[in-house]
Amino acid sequence: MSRVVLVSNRVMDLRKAAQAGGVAVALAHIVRTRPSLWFGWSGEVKPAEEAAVPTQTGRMVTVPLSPTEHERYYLGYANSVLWPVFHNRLDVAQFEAGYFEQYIEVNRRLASLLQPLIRAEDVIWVHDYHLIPLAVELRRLGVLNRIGFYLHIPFPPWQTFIALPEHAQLARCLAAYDLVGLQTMADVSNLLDYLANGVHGSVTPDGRIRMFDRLLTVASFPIGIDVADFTRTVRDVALVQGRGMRRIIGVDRLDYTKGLPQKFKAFGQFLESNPQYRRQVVLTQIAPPTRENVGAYADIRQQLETLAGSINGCFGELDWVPIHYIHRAAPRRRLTAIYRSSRIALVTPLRDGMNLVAKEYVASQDPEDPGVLILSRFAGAAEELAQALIVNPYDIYATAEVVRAALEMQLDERRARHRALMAVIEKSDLAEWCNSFLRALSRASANNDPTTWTQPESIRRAMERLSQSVHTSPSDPTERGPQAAPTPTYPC
Ligand code: GDG
Repeated sequence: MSRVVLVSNRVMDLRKAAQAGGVAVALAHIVRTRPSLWFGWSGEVKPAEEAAVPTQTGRMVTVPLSPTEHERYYLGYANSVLWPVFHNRLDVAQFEAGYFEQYIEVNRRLASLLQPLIRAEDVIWVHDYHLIPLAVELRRLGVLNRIGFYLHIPFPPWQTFIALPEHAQLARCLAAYDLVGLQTMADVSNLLDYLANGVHGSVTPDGRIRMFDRLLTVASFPIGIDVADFTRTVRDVALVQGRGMRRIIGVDRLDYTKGLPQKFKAFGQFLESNPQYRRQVVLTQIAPPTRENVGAYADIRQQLETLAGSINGCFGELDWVPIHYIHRAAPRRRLTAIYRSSRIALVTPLRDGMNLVAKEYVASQDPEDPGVLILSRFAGAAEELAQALIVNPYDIYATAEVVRAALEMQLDERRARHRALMAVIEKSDLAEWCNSFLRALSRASANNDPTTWTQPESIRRAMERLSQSVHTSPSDPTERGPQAAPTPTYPC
């Protein structure tokens, strides 16, 4: 089995129990189960001289970032430009001068630190939007290995993507990979639309994309979970509040893409329209902090705290608080017990690559008496989990109705839905995700000459064609779905 060199923005400390973040959870699993090396940022910010040195601990090699890199690459281009654009939120993207240059420079620096560690037989698997240019930079240094890229977040509609001033450079960066993997078929379709319309990519008879004189394979590999981690869960009676009290659980990093205000409003609307359920249901929302130095994240925190306060103030009683809002990470073992003790999971992101919480919740249920998953149609998971109760999170009235339907769902239906969902989750688990991506990568690189990307003349010509076409096809970059939830009707 060849060694897999995993590269991701953040390398996780395997000893830490409570970790929030889907990418870290998945990659930690691969490191534990395969010959591998995991390379990326340590999470530390150090002066530039100290940031230049990688540290190896077992299979992990980590590199600090300098303050400028942290500000312009991590908080800047990655999380204030690419994250919102890929989630179709051009309105919060911060296109600042110097961000993109720093993004390229950090990728170049990481490539130069990684290249000496790469062996000829290694397979390189690069993860997520922080590192799109890594393969170009590795190829520049003479790395001829197979290199695959996996995007954990959604790929936006092509007209959103071309609003990125640097979209063509990013497309060129993608062309240096042998395989690009996405979460869903909808993402694949968006990327193919973009490559055809934005950079004149053409589909070859064998289904690959020809662009910038490279052949690129694009396919969906829906990420899964390690099912056994969750099926062993036991119900924690200490978490069941009083007799007859039913818990609705939400677990989301505090991110504006996760639809938390809409979720709180839908729950408030549910309490307003269904007074018979007051004092019988609580919404527990675990929302660990994330990227707090990015402005849009401070806004969402404030908005959520105000909403929780207003709904609790409006409906709460001396012996009942409707929303438990916890702005901290819960230890993983505790989390699975909370899933199992909750009658409903409310997973309502406005956009999400996959959403592992949805799968974790289902896998944690007691098959004899399972809870109900309410899932946003805008989570990648909705493509596979059709037997969940699928909602439009912007429609808070309909979501409130579905909460009521979930509470009233009979045992037979709950069991049947749970069985169908489990069948999907077991089939496309974490091991299958990893194996299918690596299998596809070994096939994709056949016939692809890794040196072709270095032909500057062909790339220059392609870029010229591209800039002409993009400049002559204006589009409305602000076009996107509605973002603001309508005002609910509950009285306060
Ligand atoms: C990105 C994409 C895609 C959350 N809070 C706590 C905690 N978590 C764990 C969950 C889950 C993971 O973090 C979150 O994964 P998600 O998939 O829900 O979301 P993102 O972090 O945004 O992940 C996403 C994913 O990458 C994988 O490709 O699905 O679409 O955005 O595992 O359990 N874990 C603990 N305490 C918490 O409070 N221990």
